[in-house]
Amino acid sequence: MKLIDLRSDTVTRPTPAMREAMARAEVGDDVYGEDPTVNALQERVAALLGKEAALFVPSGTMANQVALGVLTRPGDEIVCDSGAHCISFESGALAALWGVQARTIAAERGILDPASVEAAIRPQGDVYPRTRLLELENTHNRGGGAVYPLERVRALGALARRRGLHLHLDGARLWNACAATGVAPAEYASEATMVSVCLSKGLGAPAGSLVCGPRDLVAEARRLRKRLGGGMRQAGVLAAAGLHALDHHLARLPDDHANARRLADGLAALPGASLPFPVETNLVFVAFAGRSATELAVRLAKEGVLANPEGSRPDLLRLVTHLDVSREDVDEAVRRAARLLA
Ligand code: TLP
Repeated sequence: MKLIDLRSDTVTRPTPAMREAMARAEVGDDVYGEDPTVNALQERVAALLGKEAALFVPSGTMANQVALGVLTRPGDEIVCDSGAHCISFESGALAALWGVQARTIAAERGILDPASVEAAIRPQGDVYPRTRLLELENTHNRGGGAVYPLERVRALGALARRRGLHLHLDGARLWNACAATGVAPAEYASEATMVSVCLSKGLGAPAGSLVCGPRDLVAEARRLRKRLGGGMRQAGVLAAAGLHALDHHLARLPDDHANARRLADGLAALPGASLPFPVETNLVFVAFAGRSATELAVRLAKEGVLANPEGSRPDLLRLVTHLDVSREDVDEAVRRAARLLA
């Protein structure tokens, strides 16, 4: 029985062509700044995002955290959605590494609105934490892959500027937001002081993220990367996978989105199913009345379909489409789920 792994878009294996590109990569010691392939990737991604510079780091978590570390000081507060990845799934890094706290807003599908953000900004005064930064996530993971409308990002950017806040964009799946809307990555990033993007989610590379922004802040990010042990040596083999992914996998993201919609339609027709969110990108959230997501995930795994309980509700499952999941796999996953729920 073929295993259909829908736990995340992080589970993809490098394709033979990607492995070929990795094997051929020219490398050097990136801690000395001498890896030509890393340098090429950094330049390419900085240009794509319309920023002066970019830094290659091992993971999306490190990309977010070095950006947050650069932009805040201990005792500061950031404003973000209550389900934001940087406070929900990064092992408490914001507090543990930087001594920073979060003021969270329970936003519909994780998409913040200017009025709630404005209300969350602290007044000035010795007793208050200093509100330093606004954090956005696009697409929003816990929001079910929700996409920020560009106009909303612009309004939030204008607010951040007016109130003297930095803006950090967690763009782990920014590529998906761009594929869904036709908005260019640089347009989405234009309001952000710093932006992180991942190569190891929808793009199918085995590892690697970039944190982008002004040259002086990226230099500081480089220092924090080293402090966290993320300075890699001949990292060009990984950067080559990223360059290959940008060349060959960016354009196919709409296939993942179409597969996600097909999966959602198939699951929605099963007994007791409900979808809390419309499917905008490659994430599908589904609940089955009276069933625990943890128990369902175990039973689905026995049928060769892997899905994760989403975690925010006991009945919610998250399924993710990606490079290694075909339209036929999606149909087969629905058939297996139907057998189990019959
Ligand atoms: N998200 C993972 C899990 O951590 C939940 C997933 O399977 O979706 N920002 C966003 C919006 C993310 O979704 C993720 C990964 C990251 C950052 C962190 O990236 P990594 O896993 O490379 O540290």
